[in-house]
Amino acid sequence: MDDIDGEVRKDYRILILGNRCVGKTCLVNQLCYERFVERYRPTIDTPYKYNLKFNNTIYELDILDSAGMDEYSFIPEDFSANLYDAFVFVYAIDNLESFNIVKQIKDKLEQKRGASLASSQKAVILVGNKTDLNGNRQVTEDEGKQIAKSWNAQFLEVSAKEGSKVRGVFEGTIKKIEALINGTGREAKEKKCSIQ
Ligand SMILES: Nc1nc2c(ncn2[C@@H]2O[C@H](COP(=O)(O)OP(=O)(O)O)[C@@H](O)[C@H]2O)c(=O)[nH]1
Ligand SMILES: [Mg+2]
Repeated sequence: MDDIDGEVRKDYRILILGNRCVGKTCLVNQLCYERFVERYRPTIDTPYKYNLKFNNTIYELDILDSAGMDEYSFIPEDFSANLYDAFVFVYAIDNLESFNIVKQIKDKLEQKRGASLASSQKAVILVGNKTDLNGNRQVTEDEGKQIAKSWNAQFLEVSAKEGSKVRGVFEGTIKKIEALINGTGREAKEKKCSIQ
């Protein structure tokens, strides 16, 4: 954090995870460029920088838009969760498989680390994308909410196509990071430790 001439700046690192084709790249593009691309172009891991201004603060976000994973993907050997402040897991509400895969990705990631994201004060956000395809919905909002609750994660449903709630994903991510930094989560962790 920097405070020059009364201007508060903070930088956070966010990793976007999920199955291919759920709209990860579209979400990030809506935030950064306010545009939506209909055509699907598979992406490699792509870093973005975006300054999000809210709460009288400039949040310098480093966002890594991952290539996407499936049930056969492995977490790379050199992967370090410590690099990130927040993990945004994305599925598409019209694709049940993508919902199951997001759970598998989180499990694999935690197995690899040998610790849950929640217990190490990482902000976790679950996003159900493509709400404009509500007519083809395969995952109910309640199912999303329940998993998010069990993860101690923030939950949102959005449409990267319509764009209106996309900023809310990243504002919610920042709020979750700061809630953990400000002690809400830390207190919970200390309580857990004292039981052992
Ligand atoms: N209808 C609809 N299509 C979307 C939405 N978000 C992404 N898509 C489409 O889904 C496909 C995959 O999007 P992309 O962002 O590349 O997915 P990624 O592989 O998860 O990065 C593209 O054809 C997008 O146009 C959405 O909110 N609604
Ligand atoms: Mg992509």
